[in-house]
Parts: sequence; structure tokens; C-alpha cells
Amino acid sequence: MRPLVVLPTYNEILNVELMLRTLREVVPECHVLVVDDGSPDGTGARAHAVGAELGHIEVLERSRKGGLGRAYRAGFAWGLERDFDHFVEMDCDFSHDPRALPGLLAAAKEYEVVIGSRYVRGGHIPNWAYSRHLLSRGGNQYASLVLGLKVADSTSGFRVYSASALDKIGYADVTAEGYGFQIEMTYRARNAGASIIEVPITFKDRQRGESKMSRAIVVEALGLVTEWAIERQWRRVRYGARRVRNR
Ligand SMILES: Nc1nc2c(ncn2[C@@H]2O[C@H](COP(=O)(O)OP(=O)(O)OP(=O)(O)O)[C@@H](O)[C@H]2O)c(=O)[nH]1
Ligand SMILES: [Mg+2]
Repeated sequence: MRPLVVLPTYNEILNVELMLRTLREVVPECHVLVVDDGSPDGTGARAHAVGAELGHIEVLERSRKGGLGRAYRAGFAWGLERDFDHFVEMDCDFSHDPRALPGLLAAAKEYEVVIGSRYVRGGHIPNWAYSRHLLSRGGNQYASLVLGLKVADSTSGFRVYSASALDKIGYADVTAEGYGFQIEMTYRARNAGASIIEVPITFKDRQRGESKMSRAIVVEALGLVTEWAIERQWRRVRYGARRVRNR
């Protein structure tokens, strides 16, 4: 296995160094690609400095904030060109515990897509307000129902993809940027017949730095899911259920 951790960052100066050091400690076999969108707080420069010290850490510097989906697509392309065979997605704010990574990577030996899931047995979100729970859980149930995902946590951004899964998904054509990006990747993986497993994780709120979550990201996701669901139903009516899988 030759895994690459793709770590998108925007203004994560309070987290990036500790994250890179923790990753080196818990998954020394992983290379890391920080995809920084020109963070004004100097995240990119700090990542460079830590990379120069520890090795096997690269920084892909992009000129301006372009959203999570774009950052991941650029990171996947970078890694595929260099023959990495597994790609970890994770946030840099410690919501995703790097210490859970060995478990996800172990599951990636058998499955093409591994989703760190808050909504399977054993998954937890210890400190969310009820309203945030409701939004996240409700959004996930809606997406799963109308798109036939059979995935409890399709908005989770803690994942491992095999290179073959990225190929089947046609990741470069994925259009969504925020939570919609994770849902679209799941939908395409499901339709392409990739093997998918959910592994329980504990998702903690970020302790340091500011969230980039916005109302626009939620609206984008809801709008896209509804659009794909309508398109899926239309194909069902037009061609029957079997053709719907070949999106
Ligand atoms: N390169 C890049 N990284 C981003 C961008 N937006 C967010 N990120 C990073 O993506 C990860 C997730 O972003 P967060 O701000 O934690 O958003 P979130 O996890 O959806 O929301 P919270 O749960 O409120 O933290 C973090 O590592 C961010 O630094 C972006 O436009 N470009
Ligand atoms: Mg976060």
C-alpha cells in the first residue's frame, strides 16, 4: 500500500503543525500532501517548514480559496500522477482524529471506499448542539433515501479511496464543492459499483481556529441532492431501474 493523506487547509495555522507531527507519529508510512489555498495566516509556509524537517510532506499551493472539492480534485490528480494507490481525505482541525487512521487504512485493504462514519453503531459526535445534529442527520437521511446510497454518513469527510475507486468515480468531473462534494463522490462510487464500507468514528468539534462552514455550503448540498434525485427518478421512468446505475 502506498497511501497519500490529502489535507486541505485554509487558515489552519493553529492546527497544521501539530496535525503533521501527529500524522507522522501515527501513520509513518503515509506521505502527506497539504493543499493550501493561499491562506493569509501563513499555513502554507508553516507546512513547508514542517515538511522540510520531517520529509515526505509536500505542499500544493493554490492562489486563492477555491473550496474543498477543488482542493481535493487537485490533490488526487497530484497523487495519481505520482503513483500513490490510496488517498486519505481528512480535515486539518482535529475533528477527524488522526489516531483513527490506521483502522480506516486497514479497512481499505478490502474495500475501495472507506467512510469514517458518525452514524453507524459505535460512531459518536460528543459535543454538537441538538440543532446541528438534526441538520446533519436529517441531510444524510434525505440524501441516502432519495439517491439510494445505502450509506448512513455520506457527508463525512474522513475517508480512504483506492486509486481504482477514484478512476471509477471519475473524480475529475465531480462538480460540488462543500458537503455536496462528499455526497457526489459517494453517489458516483455507489453507481460505479465500487465496494464501500463505513467504519465508526468519533467526530469532535474543532478546538482551535475558525470553521469555514457556511449556509451556502448547506444550500449547495441540498440543491444538488434534489437535482440528482429528480434526474435519477426521471431515468427510472424513462429507462427502468437497471440503467439508473450507469450515471
Ligand atoms: N484548500 C482549502 N481548504 C479548505 C477550504 N475550505 C475549508 N478548507 C479546509 O477543509 C477542512 C474542513 O473545513 P472546516 O472549516 O473545518 O469546515 P467543516 O469541518 O465543514 O465545518 P466545522 O465542522 O464547523 O469545522 C479544514 O481543514 C479547512 O481548513 C478551501 O476553500 N480550500
Ligand atoms: Mg471542521
